[in-house]
Amino acid sequence: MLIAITRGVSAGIAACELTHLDRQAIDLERARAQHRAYEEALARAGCRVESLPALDDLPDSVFVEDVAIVLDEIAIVTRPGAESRRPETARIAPVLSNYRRVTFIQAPGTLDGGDVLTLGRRIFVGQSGRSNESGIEQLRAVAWPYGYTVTGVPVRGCLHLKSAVTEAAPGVVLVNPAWVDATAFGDMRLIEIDPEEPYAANGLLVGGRLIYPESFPRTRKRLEAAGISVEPVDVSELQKAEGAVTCCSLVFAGV
Ligand code: CIR
Repeated sequence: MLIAITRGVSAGIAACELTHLDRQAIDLERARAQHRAYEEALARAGCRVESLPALDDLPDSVFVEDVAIVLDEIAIVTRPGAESRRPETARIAPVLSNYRRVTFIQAPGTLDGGDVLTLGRRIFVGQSGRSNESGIEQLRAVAWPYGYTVTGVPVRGCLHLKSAVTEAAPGVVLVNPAWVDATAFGDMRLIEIDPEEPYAANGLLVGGRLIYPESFPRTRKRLEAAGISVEPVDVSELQKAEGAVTCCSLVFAGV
């Protein structure tokens, strides 16, 4: 059984952090409807969805991926790079403690879950504006006893590593080579996004399905040509907050 933890869209999302995008009005009701449809896609992919209540004083709290990394053996609550997001961590830790032993990234470390791409026993971490060397080193110290390697990967021009690369199917990664050097994933089959869709590298592989934004038809064609069918979702309002599909859930094996 897969568990997917999600959190409702904050009434304060208009005040979200933005790094690479200009602020646009976000239609809260539409964002919430899209988020519910996303949760339904997770359920269809086989997840038991634990949908946490919205936190209206924490604008970015729908993006639960950033506040924790859940391995089979342990959960790591992060210390997000954006200070406004740090209070989100205290709201996720008790939830995760129902499933895993929980550890915490400590200052001066910063780490966003959006920078953490786990491929089997290999963990890649974006060296981004959000995750620093101390955060990466602390993750390494927690994960290596369980047999994981942790490798820092430079990213440029985007928020997180998973803005630039995600797993699209077993053994296959979807990558934007303008934002990350794909040689780090050299033993995987690489599919490049269509250059006209720079944000298209973020898909969520869950239960053998690729949950994927419907706003990237050109890259979707490339995926389908490679034999990967997608489960399209409309996340246009969440994209205005610089979010995508991985960032709205924490998916892990239940016990
Ligand atoms: C932020 O800047 O932190 C949010 N507005 C967006 C976070 C998106 N997270 C993700 O892709 N993992």
